[in-house]
Amino acid sequence: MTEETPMGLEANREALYALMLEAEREKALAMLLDHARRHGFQSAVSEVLEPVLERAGEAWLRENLSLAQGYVAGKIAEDLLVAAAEIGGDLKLDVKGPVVIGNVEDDYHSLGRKMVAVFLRAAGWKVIDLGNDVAPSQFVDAAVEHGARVIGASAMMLTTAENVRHLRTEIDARGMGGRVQLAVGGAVFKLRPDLMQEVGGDGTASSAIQAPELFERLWAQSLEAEGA
Ligand code: B12
Repeated sequence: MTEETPMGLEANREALYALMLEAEREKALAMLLDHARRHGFQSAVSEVLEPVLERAGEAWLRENLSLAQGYVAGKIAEDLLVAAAEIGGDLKLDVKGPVVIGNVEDDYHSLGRKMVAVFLRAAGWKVIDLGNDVAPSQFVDAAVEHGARVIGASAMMLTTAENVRHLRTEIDARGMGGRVQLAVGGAVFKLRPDLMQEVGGDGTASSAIQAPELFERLWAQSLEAEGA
């Protein structure tokens, strides 16, 4: 496998970012696959895709990225994961975790949660996605069954965000607080920053692009809590 020069890598990242902004999904995938053919999928993800997603995440925080562009970024990451799974190769999938995610009880806003799953998987996390309308006991049962240290609960509305309290209660009632960390997110948490603490979350992120960083932090907190 030939070495990529730093200049070549930088040019690839610039090109991918531009394709992302222009919603050129097929061209972006072709570019990443070309890189993967020459340098491996691991390099395509860690040296090209991830830095571009980080840049997109920063742009998102500064509100320089639209929802549509964020969505395209997620789709490009998903396309690469699908291609890597089909073609095989050196990509290290499912090397972190597992983690459990789902929309809380009565919440059917699946789009945000699906994007969170894609970005976590692209960062190497094994994700158990329980879907919509997940009861507190289902979340915790799945965490126990799979040995997950982080549960990610998505809630889009104020009414359904209130259901996160029941999930907090369930985790604590089973004596799993600290070992199982509770990540929360969704539109309403962006509108009301205090809500995360009010409903008993351990952390939140305002977009799927920031979710891998949050899950890393919460996973480390879980290990610390267990060691303490
Ligand atoms: C699309 C949509 C729907 C679709 C959902 C389709 C689907 N399959 O997802 C449909 C039509 C089904 C729907 C239904 C309803 N909706 Co609606 N919906 C929306 C809308 C327009 C966009 C939501 C969305 O998909 N955003 C795009 C995604 C990518 O962004 P996101 O959800 O914020 O997720 C990102 C982050 O928040 C974060 N994130 C998300 N989850 C998590 C989890 C973790 C752990 C982390 C770390 C991060 C994270 O990452 C994501 C990606 O970056 C919003 C308006 C808005 N501006 O949000 C209203 C909105 C959420 N809906 C609303 C309402 C009221 C309803 C209904 C009650 C309408 C009705 N009368 O029937 C129903 C309720 C359904 C239910 N019980 O869940 C209200 C909620 C009001 C409130 N604040 O309480 C909103 C805000 C609209 C409004 N202004 O009134 N809705």
